Amino acid sequence: MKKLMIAFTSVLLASVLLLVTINRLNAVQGYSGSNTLTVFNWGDYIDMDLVEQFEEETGITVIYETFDSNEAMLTKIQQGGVTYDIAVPSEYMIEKMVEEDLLIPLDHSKLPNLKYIDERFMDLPFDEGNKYSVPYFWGTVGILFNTELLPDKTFTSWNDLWDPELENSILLIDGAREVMGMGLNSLGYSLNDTNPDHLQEALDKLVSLSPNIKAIVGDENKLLMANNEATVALVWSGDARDIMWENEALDYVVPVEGSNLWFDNMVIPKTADNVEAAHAFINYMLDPEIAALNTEYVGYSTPNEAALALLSEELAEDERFYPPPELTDRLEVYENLGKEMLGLYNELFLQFKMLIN
Ligand code: SPD
Repeated sequence: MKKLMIAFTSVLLASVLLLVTINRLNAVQGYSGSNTLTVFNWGDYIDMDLVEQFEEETGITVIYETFDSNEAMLTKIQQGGVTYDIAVPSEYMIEKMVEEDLLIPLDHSKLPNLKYIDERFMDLPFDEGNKYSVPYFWGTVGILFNTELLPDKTFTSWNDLWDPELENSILLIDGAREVMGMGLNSLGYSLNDTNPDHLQEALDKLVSLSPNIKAIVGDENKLLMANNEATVALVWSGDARDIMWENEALDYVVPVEGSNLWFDNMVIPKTADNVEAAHAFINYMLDPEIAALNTEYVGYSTPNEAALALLSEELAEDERFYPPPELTDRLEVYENLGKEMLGLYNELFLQFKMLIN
């Protein structure tokens, strides 16, 4: 009997230990059991109340992790240590992930709300037929500037940033494509230029801008611009929208030489453990009311036509954030330039960063 009791106690202890370990894995490493969903998204890019509502409605627990660049996201997915069920890469990265066989094809029959997406954002060259991805937000890259602290300055060209009066004033996005792209565009080159001499020229031009750079930052740009601690910033349009709600002295412009038109889409990576829940989450985010609330919260531009109709005119008709086709037609979408070329962009950006930070 005593032996039986010892055996029983050991089994009980082992089970408790196993449960504790699973719970810890759940909380700490993003381990995904069948009723959890691990979402990997950009920082400051969702209304967490909507995530909570999804949890309440479905009983699915969402583990939420953030990244601050496409490249950082890719590395984590390639490492495969976490069972990410959803990720939100940009267009050129989606193309690369498809190429590297990192994505699961979507089951459109489980995404009835896909019908609310504006045709303009469907079937784009980086994912024909939306086989792997569905639109989340879109936007441009441009200059955010403080009209009260810089009353005599106009910003129409990238080259306006090289004004000596802007010493120690400018914040840059911590992104290789964005910063190298600004250098390339300011010289009249394409954002997808693959000529190493042009890239070196772009770096040299950026180096000549370094006295004007205050910092290269992530989402901190919002606080710094909102609190008048910096006067100019290279930003994604949605961040501009969000910061301008905080500080009415700010304005946003897309320079005349051109800039980047980008698309962030939801995908299901091969790391997924709960493909069913991933489809449910994507479909939930595509619901017009949910997408409208999310748009009002984050400030980015929604590709969801039905959601757009629910937004205030002031937001939906602001051409700085919903630019008409005449403007978007002269912008460039990043292409997947291949491993070697993307490596060169990153290396040159790193050289620039080391000079600044
Ligand atoms: N804070 C949210 C940032 C999302 C930016 N995505 C834009 C990517 C453009 N390549």
